[in-house]
Amino acid sequence: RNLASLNTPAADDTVEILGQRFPRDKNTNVTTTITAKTARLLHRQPNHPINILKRRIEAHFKNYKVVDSMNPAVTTQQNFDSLLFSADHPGRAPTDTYYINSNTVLRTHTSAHQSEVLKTREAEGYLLTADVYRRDEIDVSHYPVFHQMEGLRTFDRKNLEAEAVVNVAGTSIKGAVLSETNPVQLAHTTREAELVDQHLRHSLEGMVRDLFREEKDLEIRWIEAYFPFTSPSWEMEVLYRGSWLELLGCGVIQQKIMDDANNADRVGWAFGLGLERIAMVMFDIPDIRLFWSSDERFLSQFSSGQIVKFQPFSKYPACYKDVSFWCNQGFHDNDFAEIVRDVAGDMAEDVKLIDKFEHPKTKRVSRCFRINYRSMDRTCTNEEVDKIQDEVRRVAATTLGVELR
Ligand code: FA5
Ligand code: MG
Repeated sequence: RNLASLNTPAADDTVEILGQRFPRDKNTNVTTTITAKTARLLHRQPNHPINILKRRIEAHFKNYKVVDSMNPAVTTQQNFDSLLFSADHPGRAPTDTYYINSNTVLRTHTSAHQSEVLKTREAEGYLLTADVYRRDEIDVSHYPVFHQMEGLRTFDRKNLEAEAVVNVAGTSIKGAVLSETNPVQLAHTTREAELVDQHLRHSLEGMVRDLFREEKDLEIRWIEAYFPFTSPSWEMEVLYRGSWLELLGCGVIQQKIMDDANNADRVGWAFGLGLERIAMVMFDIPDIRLFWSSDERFLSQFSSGQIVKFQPFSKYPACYKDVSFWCNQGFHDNDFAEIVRDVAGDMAEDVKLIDKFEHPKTKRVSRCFRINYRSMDRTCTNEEVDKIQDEVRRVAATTLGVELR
């Protein structure tokens, strides 16, 4: 099967990203629906909620160098190897990652640029914002493109006590950093790890309390995490309207990454946060597709450049359609989601697996998906939705080799 051929003339054997051409190969799975998003640059569009939030965080970390125009096409070396992902790490799977070809991907996270930014040695701190791409499910909080901000901070290893020491009294940082499941690196002393770790979490708590300054007594908690490129590692969650919301991942940068980036004399921390996650709660934006809207009823609400609550315009009617089929071995739900994205675009609000069963004799597996079609800016006719649904069925049958029921 070749998802890449969905809407591209067969004669074209290249993928174009921002004017640059890459040869296709057997691992290409990116579609033009996705590559078209690389030109949007929402994080640099004045008075777009993503841009407003980005500038707020940049204003908080005022001495950090701002980087926001890195190319989204990166090598697998940048996205994975330079960050010490093992050869068989699940993050590399083509079910989760958009491959331009075997050696090139659309970055799945801003960490892909850590090494090259550190190599410049231009500043002690960096804030790097970019669009990132992941093959994923479809619902109001998932979109194949979203925005991350990477924060990086390094310190002179010989002067760490003076440069990194902070007072953690009154924060949510409790106890020692050392734990069996969240270890200090062999390359670091416990004291070094503790200083960098506390500086990291102290900085992030300060930033988040500044962002959410309207929320009195914002509750923050730190969950031990694992990333191949940091240790110890954490995820930060905030209690927002009764539920815990994951805002970011972070940790002490693996010293091998520092060494490889000509920073052997330094130690540092990194964080990566999702801008949509935060923007959805701060601006009250109920559906992640809205960020991509060019409807003035959306955009004009943010012309002040301030954090204001979004006033939803009326919801248009939903239209549910089911599709069932027998699947081949190796079928992945994300492959079906990709077809829906490609055929229906932003008309698809939600795709849910509603039924799955195995035939007792043949052992074949049947799946039934329910697609919710709803435009954000108009009412769709039944004929229009029927046509899209027929096309989804046809493309699923021809490119995934499933047997429609
Ligand atoms: C990462 O991407 C790491 N690169 C973060 C990091 C950087 C760790 C530096 C350590 C040091 P993760 O996949 O958890 O981790 O994503 C980080 C953040 O991006 C999440 O906390 C969340 O806020 C946001 N995010 C992740 N997936 C999505 C998604 N599908 N939609 C919206 N936001 C998302
Ligand atoms: Mg995570």
